[in-house]
Amino acid sequence: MPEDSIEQINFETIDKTAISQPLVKHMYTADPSAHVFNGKIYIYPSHDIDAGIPFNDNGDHFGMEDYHVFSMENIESEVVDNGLALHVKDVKWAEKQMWAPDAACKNGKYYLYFPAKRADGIFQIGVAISDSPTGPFIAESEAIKGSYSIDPAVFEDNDGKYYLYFGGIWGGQLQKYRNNQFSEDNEEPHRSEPALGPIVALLSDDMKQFAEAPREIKILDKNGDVLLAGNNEQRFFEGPWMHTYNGKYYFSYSTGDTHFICYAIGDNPYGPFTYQGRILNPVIGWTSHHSICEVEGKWYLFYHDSSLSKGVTHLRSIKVTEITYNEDGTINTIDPYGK
Ligand code: FUB
Repeated sequence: MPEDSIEQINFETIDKTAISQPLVKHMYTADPSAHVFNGKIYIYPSHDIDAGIPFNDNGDHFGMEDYHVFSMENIESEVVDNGLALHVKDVKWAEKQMWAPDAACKNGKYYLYFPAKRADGIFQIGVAISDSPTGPFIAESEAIKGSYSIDPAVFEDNDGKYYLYFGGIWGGQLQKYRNNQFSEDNEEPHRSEPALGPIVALLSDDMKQFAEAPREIKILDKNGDVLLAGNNEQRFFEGPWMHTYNGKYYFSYSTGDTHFICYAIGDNPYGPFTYQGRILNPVIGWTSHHSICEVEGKWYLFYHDSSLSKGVTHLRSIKVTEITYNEDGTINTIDPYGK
């Protein structure tokens, strides 16, 4: 439900028909990346604030400064705010805009991956490390070498390798890159050209760097053709996520300006992935951002909307709902406010 239709929303009705309620109400939270570590659910969201920055197409009004990690004993239980996990003032290379993070656990250590803008206004991705899933995290003094754009999502494959997916166009700056090189002259491709793909890189054994040059992922239609930039109901915009189900790799993402969470299926972490359909229809607020997590044999979609703030796009709240698969492996589309 994009911002331009907010005036017509009756929030009382929406609250009644919504399929889920905010998990956190004492602060605004968004972009939830959920994982089960040691049998407990941990959610790594953005911490939305009103930074008093006017709205623009670059998303400068998303002026977030820090992260809190939330935990749950099980999917029904109370959501615990574990306090400040990392603040931008403690990240040497970053100046502002701590956008959507994610986390991984390896050999008893926890790695928080986060995007932020450097002083020159360019996004990079950093990593911060802790002995606890809830932090506090200590940031590395430099961003990950060769990283760019936003929305890191870390995926552990069943062979023990970890991959970092990232990227987002428009305010996320992905359109400024080709073959990992920045140029101010680069823009989104013409609508008749292939859309820009999300990016993936294998992580090094110490989880602090890329072990290879980042690669662009291809998302194909059912005929095997790459999705075009003009296909903005299906093409990748931001918010990548990877999970596996029945031996297949499910790459899911937001379509941004058309506000869907969609998915595509492939046979390995690099793709190509074939577009399948929508997981989540538009929510209240411009952005849509999700993660998918298996908890005790059921699958859940963690997502956000702006219903608690009555439609303020940069003041969002994280939510969770179950997702279901059909026998052929497709996912049933969720309507966030009921039919
Ligand atoms: O939270 C800031 C940005 O909004 C995220 O990085 C995008 O995915 C969108 O949710």
